[in-house]
Amino acid sequence: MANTFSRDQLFSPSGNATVISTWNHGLEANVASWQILGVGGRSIDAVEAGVRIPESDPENTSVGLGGLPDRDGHVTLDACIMDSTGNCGSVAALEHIENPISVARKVMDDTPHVMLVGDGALQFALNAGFEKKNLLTEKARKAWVEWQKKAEYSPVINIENHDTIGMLAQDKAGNISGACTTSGLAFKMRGRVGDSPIIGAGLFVDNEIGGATSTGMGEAIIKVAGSHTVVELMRQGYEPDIACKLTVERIIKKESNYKQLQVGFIAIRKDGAVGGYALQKGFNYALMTSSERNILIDAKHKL
Ligand code: SD4
Repeated sequence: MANTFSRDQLFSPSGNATVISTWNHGLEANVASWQILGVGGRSIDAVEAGVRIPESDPENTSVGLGGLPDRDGHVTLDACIMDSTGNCGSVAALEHIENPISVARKVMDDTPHVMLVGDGALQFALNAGFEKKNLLTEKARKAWVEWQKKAEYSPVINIENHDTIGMLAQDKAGNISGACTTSGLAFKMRGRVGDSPIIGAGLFVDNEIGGATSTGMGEAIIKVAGSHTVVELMRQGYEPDIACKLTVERIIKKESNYKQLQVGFIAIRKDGAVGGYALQKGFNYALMTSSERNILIDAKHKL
């Protein structure tokens, strides 16, 4: 369903806008979202526009077009989006569509459902007019051929300094939305779905409190309902970076092999405060506000 905002909410002249997003590809994504936030547009439109940039970048091997395939050579994409009213939409294991975030947005806006997966999600996207494309670039295909020589199934931490993109934005009216999109674990099992399209795991927004999104080993994040946990900790009064840290610590308690994993969270609170925290060194996030330029912040980390 469409959102219901009053005109005053949409075009509040006094408020400040803020956007944060994961990894260094967040810098470019923030700029795209700012074209909407900067002129008083809605955070839900800003996050969708922002994450479409890395989705459409063929050089980016962790999101959208050019994403690394599953172990059988299929590029399968996961994405979700959530607005300030609690509306949300999601697609998982979606193939052949360059911008899964926009399909997730359509699931949110045009269906009574939250989540569509696999062939059903593809059919929905094609019916909605999305173009069917080959998403496996030559670069990704070569990496897959190389991987097959050993076919080791061991995830590598922070391999290219970018991964899933999660984005959280607060518009000038003060409303928070989020988006998260990924090609998931490289060379994953066919049908594997991570945290990124799962509301509460990869992304959660409660406009009274704030929002959170995640990157890293999805299985570990799902087990603690990671992004929801971050928001609930902020509800209890923790600062955004401390809420992210406490959630990472819950993961550490549950995962005996935590030294081999990376997980990272970013969060925004209703007053515009932001934070982030990761298990391992190397995680960063991009911040852009009404007063700040677009900067990359190295997240604090446990190890
Ligand atoms: C996932 N969190 O699918 C996502 C991205 C990822 O290594 O795989 N990162 O688990």
